[in-house]
Amino acid sequence: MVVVGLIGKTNVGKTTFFNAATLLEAEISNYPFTTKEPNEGIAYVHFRCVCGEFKVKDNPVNSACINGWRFVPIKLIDVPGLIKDAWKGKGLGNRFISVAAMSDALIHIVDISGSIDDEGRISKPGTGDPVQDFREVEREIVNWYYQLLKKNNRYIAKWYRQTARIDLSIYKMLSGIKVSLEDVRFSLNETGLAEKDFDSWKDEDFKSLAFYLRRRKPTLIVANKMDLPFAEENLKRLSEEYREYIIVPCSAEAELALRRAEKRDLVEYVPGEEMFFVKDRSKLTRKQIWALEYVQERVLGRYFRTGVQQALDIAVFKLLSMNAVYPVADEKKLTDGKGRVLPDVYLMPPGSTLQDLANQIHSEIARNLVCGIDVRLGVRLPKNYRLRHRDIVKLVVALRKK
Ligand SMILES: Nc1nc2c(ncn2[C@@H]2O[C@H](COP(=O)(O)OP(=O)(O)OP(=O)(O)O)[C@@H](O)[C@H]2O)c(=O)[nH]1
Ligand SMILES: [Mg+2]
Repeated sequence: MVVVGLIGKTNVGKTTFFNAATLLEAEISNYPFTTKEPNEGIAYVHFRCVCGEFKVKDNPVNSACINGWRFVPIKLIDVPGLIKDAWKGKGLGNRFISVAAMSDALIHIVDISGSIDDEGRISKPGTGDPVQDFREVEREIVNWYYQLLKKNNRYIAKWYRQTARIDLSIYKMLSGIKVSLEDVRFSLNETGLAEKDFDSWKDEDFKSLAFYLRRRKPTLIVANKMDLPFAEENLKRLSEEYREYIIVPCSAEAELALRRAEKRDLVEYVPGEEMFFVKDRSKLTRKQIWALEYVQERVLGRYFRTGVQQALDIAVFKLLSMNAVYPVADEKKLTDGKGRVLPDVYLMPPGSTLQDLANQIHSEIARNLVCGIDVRLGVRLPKNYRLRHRDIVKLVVALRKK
């Protein structure tokens, strides 16, 4: 399953984002360092389901279809907030950078209203500086990679002596934390260290390698608390400073309010949509009316969305370029073996083939795969066909001899 990690300073709204996305009741409060263990939950990414195109009523099994939108599960991890010098073991951060490093993509959340002071406490909007917060957390992560390389310096040197291959030696040390050989090679080339004898590496060399390794982890910025004052100005500054990032304006609290209201049947709301409808205004308390009006006025009215669903979708479909693929058994009826229409969707990394899809579904299917059929075009697809987003494919399997 695709894993997305939420990182950021304390009190920026990571747990609120996590709760909204998973609707789990994790602890929320405005004391610094509320979250002491990483939370894991299931969130969903969504895209236009093909049921509309084929005008069929589907029977989703491993995913959900709401108003023609297909929601596919991913794993979301909420880690405790990082503070400065976390990599030295201060605060709670250190232990969790490694958890974050294991994610496929990271969502770095900042409090764009600047309502967190230096100690991580909630204060008046405009007090803190989200640009600096972002920079500090990023520096922590780079430092963590740097420490890791330095600490394992001797192992790398030993493997390097044995193999004379610096890329493989570093990869061997980092492969446990989702760093690929390609990441290592890219970083070595960018820093010019590919050509440098490992025994003569200086501190700066380890630092610049750490910097590039960090850059290789797909990351987007969520500018949270857009409903508060100072958010607009800070967002502008952050966007100018960090042009190389996708930044999603967000109000996690607004999304949480909408999803909770939806769960209680007070409103109609599909995550990611630009509006909600109050079902029966007479059933709402004064406080609920106020909260929904606040969401409409401060969030949807200005930015169209709360940003939570959008951030997840961007992480999975844009940063990771995942392709959602529907396998079916019957290419005419679009059903599986049990007659269910478009039951499953698989998120496949870019470059995945039909064979990779078969491997994910079942070892038996993987072993006996002959070819595939593209349902839209009706043509045969070879096993090494590279899957595309929203492909519907029939996997043709050789019958086993009895
Ligand atoms: N106005 C506003 N407040 C928010 C928003 N999102 C979160 N908050 C508030 O910010 C405070 C901190 O939120 P949390 O979700 O606990 O923050 P966190 O990043 O998980 O904090 P740690 O677990 O300590 O790292 C809470 O009081 C939330 O209600 C938002 O979009 N708008
Ligand atoms: Mg938290």
